[in-house]
Amino acid sequence: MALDHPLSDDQASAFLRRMWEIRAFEEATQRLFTSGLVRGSTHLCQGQEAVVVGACGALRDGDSMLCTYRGHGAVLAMGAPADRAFGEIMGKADGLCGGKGGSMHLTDVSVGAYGSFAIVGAHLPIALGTALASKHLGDGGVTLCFFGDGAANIGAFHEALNMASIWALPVIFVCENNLYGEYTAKHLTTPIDRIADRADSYSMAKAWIDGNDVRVVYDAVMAAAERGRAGTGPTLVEALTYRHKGHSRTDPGTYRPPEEVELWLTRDPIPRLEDDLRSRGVAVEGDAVHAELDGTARSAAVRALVTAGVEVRSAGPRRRLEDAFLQLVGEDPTR
Ligand SMILES: Cc1ncc(C[n+]2csc(CCOP(=O)(O)OP(=O)(O)O)c2C)c(N)n1
Ligand SMILES: [Mg+2]
Repeated sequence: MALDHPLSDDQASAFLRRMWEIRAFEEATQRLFTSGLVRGSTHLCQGQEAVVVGACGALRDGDSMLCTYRGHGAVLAMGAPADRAFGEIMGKADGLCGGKGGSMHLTDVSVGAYGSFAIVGAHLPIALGTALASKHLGDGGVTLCFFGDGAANIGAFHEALNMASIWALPVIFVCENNLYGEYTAKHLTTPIDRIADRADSYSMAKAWIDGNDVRVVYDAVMAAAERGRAGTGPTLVEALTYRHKGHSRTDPGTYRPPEEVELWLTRDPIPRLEDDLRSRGVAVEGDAVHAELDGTARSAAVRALVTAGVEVRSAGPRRRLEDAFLQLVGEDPTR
């Protein structure tokens, strides 16, 4: 879809559908883990969908995106197929990374998703690499790099911002400030109120925005992308948001005050966009269908897609350990 600015009703409706898809995808993912069908852990972005959908929605073909272990939404927002993402989570040979990465490492280079990284902050310098390539190639590409509020206290964050600024790289650093790093509130670890203000130290453009409003996110990242494409350099965007669930699969999130959780549930980005569309006279797809998934994933079509994705990939072959080793050393196991 061509990029509209400001966001058209058609594109906003497409964003809503993508947000439903991500919410439903993660409901299904959570079920896979809690029912023991998949081992290990998973980190859901439920509640944060507007950040990834609005930001990735402002990219063009050929742009790059890197994200964290909380990356299902970002990778799906780039257009990775949901069924192969399920396959990856289930360790299937036809998963996005041949079943070797799992939930924390979803990657699909074909859509510009250059990786989900589990070492906090480690991918910020890597994002400089794709941005440097775009700059050298002169292809007008930009790199979008998501990270959490906790990552803003990692050394690599500061090194990456410094170098990106000095080299005027086309990077958009998007901090998904969900107020917690694992089980610790941001104010206990970070001595400044606005992480976006750290851009000042690096003479970098900044934006401090409502991350639960997909229009606001889209506008901010669109402006940052224009700066990057024009050769003006990077931008630090801080998007305020909240994760609905705990940090990871086993975390009930009880360290959060109940009234805080309640407040942020009222700011859920999905009903917000639905209400916004209705107030503009735009029909919301599936309004006639009663919500079954988490009270918000209203579209029957989206639910069907997610269910089909799980079923298709459940039946597929598991990745073979020996293939994983062959692929690591660059051999194609199918030959
Ligand atoms: C370098 C490093 N230190 C510690 C960890 C353990 N760890 C995993 S997630 C996390 C919290 C990160 O918080 P934030 O950056 O706010 O991201 P969020 O999980 O809130 O999306 C920590 C400390 C890690 N993975 N990597
Ligand atoms: Mg956080």
